[in-house]
Amino acid sequence: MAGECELTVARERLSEAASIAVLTGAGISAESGIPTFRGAGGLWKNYRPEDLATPEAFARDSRTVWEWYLWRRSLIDASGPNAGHRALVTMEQQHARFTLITQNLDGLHDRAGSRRILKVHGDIWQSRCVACSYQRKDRALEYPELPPPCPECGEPLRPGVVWFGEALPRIVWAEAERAVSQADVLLVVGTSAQVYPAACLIGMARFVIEVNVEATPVSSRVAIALQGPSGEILPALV
Ligand code: BJW
Ligand code: ZN
Repeated sequence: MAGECELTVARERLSEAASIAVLTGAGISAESGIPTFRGAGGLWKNYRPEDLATPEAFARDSRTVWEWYLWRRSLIDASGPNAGHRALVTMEQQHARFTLITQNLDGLHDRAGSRRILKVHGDIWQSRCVACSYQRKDRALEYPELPPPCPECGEPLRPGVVWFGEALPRIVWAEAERAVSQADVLLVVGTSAQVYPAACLIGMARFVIEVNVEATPVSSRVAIALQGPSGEILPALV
């Protein structure tokens, strides 16, 4: 667990910062009962990413891919934000220049009350057509048929998320890069920093504080690495 001294330095640095960016990953939702991807109990222990999180997997077997996302929607629906998500809401209220960038699809930052969220890997509560420009907010936990058909053109709808090999949403990504390069501090929470280009944001920042239960590939390079669960560390920082 992070020491009191490191926590104090991190708290001071954050309170003095005129501008803060935060990058979150699956670890911030772990204490809400949402499985992470990598590490103990991670989704990729039981599923192969290339079978579920690629456009090729969807083209091959859209039914299985949809079943996996509907299962994850039901887990998320039954959970809720934790103390880590809520601490970031407080941090946003305390700082006029604050940008929350998340790799998470789960919508728990929205449910906690964060106002401005850049979702670089999309949103599990969105669906869009593979063929036309149709998209919608989608709270469904099941559909009469899989894949659900587009109401405009009849082609399959897909989850509104970013799979491996796909480009990140262009404007959202540009805003994330700008926020990180202009921020006095980047707080990196609960990400293994192994997925690109999101992990590149860490290298663009002036001063990085990391919060994670484990060491990551960036831990030795950041200014302050706080080891421990985000549901305990983040409330101690605000
Ligand atoms: C806690 C905790 C607690 C636990 N408290 N902490 C450069 C080099 C190598 C490869 C590439 C590269 N550039 C691109 C690539 C390829 C690829 C990639 O990155 N591959 C690597 C894996 C090798 N990237 C892509 O394909 C990206 N697209 C792209 O580059 O497109 C190029 C292009 C340009 C123009 C046109 C066309 C194409 C897209 C990446 C999309 C990633 N999508 C996923 C799935 C989304 C859908 C879904 O969820 O189903 O996003 S993958 C998955 O990983 C998900 C996550 O957002 C992402 C990051 O994972 P995250 O959040 O870090 O979670 P974990 O599980 O890895 O880590 C959890 C952490 O929490 C751990 O560290 C724990 O210790 C910690 N933790 N409990 C605090 N209580
Ligand atoms: Zn359509």
